[in-house]
Amino acid sequence: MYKEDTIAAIATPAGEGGVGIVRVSGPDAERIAAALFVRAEGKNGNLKSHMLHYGTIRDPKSDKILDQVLLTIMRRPRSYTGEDVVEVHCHGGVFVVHRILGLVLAQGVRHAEPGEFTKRAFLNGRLDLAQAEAVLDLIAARTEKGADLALSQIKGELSNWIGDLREQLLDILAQVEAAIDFPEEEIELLERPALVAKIDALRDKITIITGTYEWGRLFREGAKVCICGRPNVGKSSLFNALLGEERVIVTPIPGTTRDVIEESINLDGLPIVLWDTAGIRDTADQVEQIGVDLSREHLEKSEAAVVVLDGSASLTDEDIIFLSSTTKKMGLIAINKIDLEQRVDRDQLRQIVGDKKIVTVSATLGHGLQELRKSLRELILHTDMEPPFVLTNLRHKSALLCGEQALADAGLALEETQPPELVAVALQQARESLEEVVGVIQKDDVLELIFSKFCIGK
Ligand SMILES: Nc1nc2c(ncn2[C@@H]2O[C@H](COP(=O)(O)OP(=O)(O)O)[C@@H](O)[C@H]2O)c(=O)[nH]1
Ligand SMILES: [Mg+2]
Repeated sequence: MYKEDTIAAIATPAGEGGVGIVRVSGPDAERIAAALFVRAEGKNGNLKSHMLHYGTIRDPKSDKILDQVLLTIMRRPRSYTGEDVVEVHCHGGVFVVHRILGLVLAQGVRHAEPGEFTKRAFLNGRLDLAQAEAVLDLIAARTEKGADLALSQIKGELSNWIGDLREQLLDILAQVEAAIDFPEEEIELLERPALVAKIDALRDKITIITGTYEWGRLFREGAKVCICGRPNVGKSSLFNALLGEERVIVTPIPGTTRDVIEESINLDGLPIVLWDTAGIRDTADQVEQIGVDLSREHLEKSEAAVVVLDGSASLTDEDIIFLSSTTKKMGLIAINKIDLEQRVDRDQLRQIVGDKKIVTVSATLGHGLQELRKSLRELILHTDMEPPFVLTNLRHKSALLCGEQALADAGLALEETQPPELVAVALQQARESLEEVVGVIQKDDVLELIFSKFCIGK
């Protein structure tokens, strides 16, 4: 599958840092260490595996010492790649690290391609494909939750789940194939509904997990939420309250906010890009009109809207027109200023907004904020439950969707009392789709594509 040669690369990011690491993997790794590394204190003998050794890197041609380093050798198979791996931890200047890599390459070692170390880990069975891809996600993660999701996948939660599903599928397949091998035992009419039920149960499990794909994106990139409503209801006050700081100007004068202000908040791990917008109303003021147009644009672009109302006033025509124009938008209603005497007609409001969630808050006193945050999180994630894990990779999602479709085909074939051969073909297709996620099927071009997204040295 791959050339058993030795590869090397700088594993730390370009630029200056405290340490730079040159990583070498392959059958020659130990020979390279012996040729370039001189141990301190004149110790001789074999370098112990999985230990850090202190010494220097010496150019064998000129005998010149390049750097003081820590070197570790991890003998196969207990290494990241499953091959002999040597890592040289040197001082992190750009020049030093490159010189050491140069010395290694001069020993006849090939420079690694992006992701080649992880690809070897996969090919040597150290990681399955889903885990290898999670390494990429972990490197790219921007929030703690994003990193947690990737880490749980490296630990194999997705792989284990696929494994269980595959076992149950093989069970069903065995029953169907028995009917092919022993035609006299044609699948009994009674058995068919039981098989269909089992297949449906598998499909349901897949549906729940494919539904979390959108979560992965939300946790990585954040959800865009627009605070909107007519002027002076307390949008900016609510924005500040959610942020926990006086970020935007609040005044009793309608039309204070002109621009869209953007800040990030974190809803229990879910990153939110929060927009405070100008109050939406008809206006003759040219500058305010630009603000209103911007508000509408951002409302359009957002994933969810928080429509703010002033609880101390009756619904105005402006409120009603705006609420009616946003009935299709995913969002919730925040009745603000509950510290004042309330005048909003709840029945009228309910009629306009349908089953949208209504929460009551006081932005100035900080009341109801916790409930608002919780409701917003549930609204965006469509549930208040945490699924066993979250799908973060589009390739996994498409493979699972194919599997789901194949299971549907198998169920239908059973219901229509089609011959068992046809049912078996669909079930085999479902099995292949599941296996694609963890990489039992190894299509070379798919692998190239996946691993080329990695950085060099990983
Ligand atoms: N009593 C009370 N006043 C509030 C509350 N929230 C905002 N206000 C006041 O309402 C006015 C308009 O607030 P602002 O946040 O600028 O509204 P915006 O135009 O919707 O952004 C200001 O005078 C705020 O102090 C609240 O919860 N209670
Ligand atoms: Mg404002």
